[in-house]
Amino acid sequence: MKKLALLTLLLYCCSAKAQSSYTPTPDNLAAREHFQDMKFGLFIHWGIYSELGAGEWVMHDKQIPYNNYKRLADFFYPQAFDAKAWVQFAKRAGMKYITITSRHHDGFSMFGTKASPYNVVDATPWHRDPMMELAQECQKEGIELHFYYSLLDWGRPDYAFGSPIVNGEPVNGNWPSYINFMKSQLTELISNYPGVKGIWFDGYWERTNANWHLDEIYGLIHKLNSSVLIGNNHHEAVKPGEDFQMFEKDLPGGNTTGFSGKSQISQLPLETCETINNSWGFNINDRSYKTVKQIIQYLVNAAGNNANFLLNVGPMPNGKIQPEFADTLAVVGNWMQKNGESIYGTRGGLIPPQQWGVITYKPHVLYAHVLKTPRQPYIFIPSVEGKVSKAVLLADGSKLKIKQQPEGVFVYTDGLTLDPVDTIIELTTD
Ligand code: FHN
Repeated sequence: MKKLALLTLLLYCCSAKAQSSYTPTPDNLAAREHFQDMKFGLFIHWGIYSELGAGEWVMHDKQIPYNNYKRLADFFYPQAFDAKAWVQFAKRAGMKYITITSRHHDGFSMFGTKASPYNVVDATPWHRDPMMELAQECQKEGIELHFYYSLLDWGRPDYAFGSPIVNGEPVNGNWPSYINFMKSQLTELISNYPGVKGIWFDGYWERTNANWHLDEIYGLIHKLNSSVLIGNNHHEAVKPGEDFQMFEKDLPGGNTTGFSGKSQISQLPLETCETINNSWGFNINDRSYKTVKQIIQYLVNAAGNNANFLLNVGPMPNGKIQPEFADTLAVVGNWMQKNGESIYGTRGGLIPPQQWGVITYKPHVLYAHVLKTPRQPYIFIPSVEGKVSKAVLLADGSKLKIKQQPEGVFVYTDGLTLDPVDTIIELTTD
């Protein structure tokens, strides 16, 4: 017995060591830089739940028994699905990557997996693999693909949703079987789908007292492809083995949703995700569409806080994206075409957000994004390194009056007609 306890302790120590000794490879570090440069991504929640038009939590919310819910697979036939159209939709909006639900909490795999027959290829009359079609199209079009993957599963007996957790495992389930199942699926997602660059975990928060074997899972992913970026929406501080940190429906540091109370901002690349209306999965009743101004300002604020912006749409069960979303995002795309240089490839967090807006920067260039009318007839940018040799409006190149002092730069905004969405001031330094 004593021997067993010692062995368990030893195994625990070794696995803890394996986690904490994670050193990202040079190609992983390069992938992180590239990730930060992309700035704007499309989040897609799409599954058999879309058929009910009540969001991705419909099974849980409406207490649909699993065996009844499973019938949705029999009618899943998205006749209008076109990977090309989705990728063009993202490109048109100025987005550089797509993160899509390969499997959500309902446990239905939206990819052709050998690990369970409950998947889009084997269990629907459609028999197609939208993740493969999307991966191939993304590769062709230079759009990066990340897979959302739910750790939580409402239906599998080995997960045993609702079971008490004792010693890190659900007493009514078969935890080793569930962990192995996830490992098999993740191996498929990384090995079979071309060009996958990230895994976006979710659902950890459902049982924070379970032993998720993250060391093994993260280790496996990085062993299969060391440059794949791992993020986990556990709503806690980042854990060893993770490559980026996400915030849900809040900018880094914010906590209006109550999700981010325990997630201190890390040194990893940051991402914030938000919905285009109020839903992740298709919701036929949700007409709270965000405006072009709200979306652009969210993106700019995210960039100013050094975070990417991952904006979600929930396509309809026929595979089409609502026209309202396309119309809004086409205007956002036009804005990005004109102003993208102040967003793509920049970094933020140089100074905290100000009353008037935020700053993004690249070597020798600062962009002040004036999102609200300044309280003073000027904006003040502290700690500017180097001498400012040029201060202009990005929109038309017109020169602006400035005063540089050791403590910072004053840019005079009186007399300027401010853009109600974002007035971008470009400062070039020596
Ligand atoms: O429960 C999910 C939800 O359905 C959605 O996927 C979001 C996306 O950030 N994450 C979870 C809630 O934290």
